[in-house]
Amino acid sequence: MFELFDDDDEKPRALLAAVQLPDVTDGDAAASLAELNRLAKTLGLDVIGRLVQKRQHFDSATYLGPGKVEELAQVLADDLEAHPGHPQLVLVDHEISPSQARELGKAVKADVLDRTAVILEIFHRHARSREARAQVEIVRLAYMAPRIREMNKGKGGRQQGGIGAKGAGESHLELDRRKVRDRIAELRDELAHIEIDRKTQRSRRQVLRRVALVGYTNAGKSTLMRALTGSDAYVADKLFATLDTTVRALHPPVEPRILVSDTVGFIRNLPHDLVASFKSTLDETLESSLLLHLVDASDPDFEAQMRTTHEVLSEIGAGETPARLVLNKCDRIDDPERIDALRVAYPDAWVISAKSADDVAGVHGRIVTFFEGAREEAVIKLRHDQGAVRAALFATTDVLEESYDEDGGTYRVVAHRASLDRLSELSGQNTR
Ligand SMILES: Nc1nc2c(ncn2[C@@H]2O[C@H](COP(=O)(O)OP(=O)(O)OP(=O)(O)O)[C@@H](O)[C@H]2O)c(=O)[nH]1
Ligand SMILES: [Mg+2]
Repeated sequence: MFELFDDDDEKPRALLAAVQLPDVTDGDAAASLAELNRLAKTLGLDVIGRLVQKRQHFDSATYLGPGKVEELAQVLADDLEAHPGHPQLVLVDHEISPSQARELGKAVKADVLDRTAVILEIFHRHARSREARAQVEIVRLAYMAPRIREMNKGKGGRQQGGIGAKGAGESHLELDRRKVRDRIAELRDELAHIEIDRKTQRSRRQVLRRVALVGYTNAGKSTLMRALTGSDAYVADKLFATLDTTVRALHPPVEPRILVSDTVGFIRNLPHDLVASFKSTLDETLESSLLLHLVDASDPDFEAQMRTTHEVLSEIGAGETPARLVLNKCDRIDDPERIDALRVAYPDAWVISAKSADDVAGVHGRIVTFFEGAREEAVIKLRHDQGAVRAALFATTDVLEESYDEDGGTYRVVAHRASLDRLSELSGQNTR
């Protein structure tokens, strides 16, 4: 949606703007704006400033009130004087209507992108697989169609700064309703085919034991994925680095295999259509028997991020799947008292750093334990006359090895502690 320049000096210069409504606390407003800042950086923009206006409601015409619009226009004009020829953008921290974006853009003489547009642009750039690309493009087309019409209405000869060069195609400006509709239908068709392939793959995997890494964007999911599976998952200090679900076997391997999947991250105000469009990808998550909910515990805003993740998980129907909270990036928390406080506040959480080999080994062990239900190995000897115990042994354990001599049989088994205790009672020998 907008062109980026390799030459740093020509990075588009972006100003962040937000209206803070009465029911939003200062902390939440600041966290949301800080996140918009990171989204902008992920897009490679040069953020030159921010502006927050406390207001009862969004201005129906220009989102910000008239006074602030004037102030913004002045800041941008001054900036343009200092950096002549640089494209300028205003990023708005809410989703606004096409006409609000057009009116605000006209008033400040810069292109306006709302939060949804920024997120969609990142998804667009980071999408790699055919499936992710099609999913993102459908949402982008639906989002952009009414805005392109507004932009054309409001352009009035103004030079388009950054928008309109790259993206879903150079034909943006001629896109009409019918073309958009046809293209969306085509993409949906393509997705339907991909979905069939995916179902076949999935049914092959059904019997396997699955764990999914879920959580807020940048929590460290791909980092843990790499460490747990020895895979080369893409790790980056960017938002939405991962868009495709990848699935790999836990390493070092266990029998039967346990598969780990890395998934797209979440963010507050994630555009609803985007969640819906990623539903099929996220179905991988739904099919897991265990979710590891990763949290960047070093982020002051992590509790709000946890809430967002819970909301999205419920939205996609994964609210009831067994989950473990994993408080990650603890190596970045200097104050040991804060770690203690985290352990008190979240007594069931696994407190780790995905960068520590020991911690990763711990996570590996706990995953295996989850699936094994804390099963243990034991060796049990039975006399020939203990046929009933032998039957119980075969019914309640997995027998790994058996051998016989004149006294009876020796069985190496794996089973839950309770089963082993019961066999101890029956056979009169200690299995601990
Ligand atoms: N210090 C520290 N950095 C970490 C840790 N885990 C991840 N990181 C860093 O955090 C950044 C994001 O990590 P990723 O693994 O890409 O995060 P993600 O959750 O996959 O992010 P998305 O794919 O964007 O949703 C990278 O720069 C990682 O190197 C950790 O335990 N400690
Ligand atoms: Mg990732």
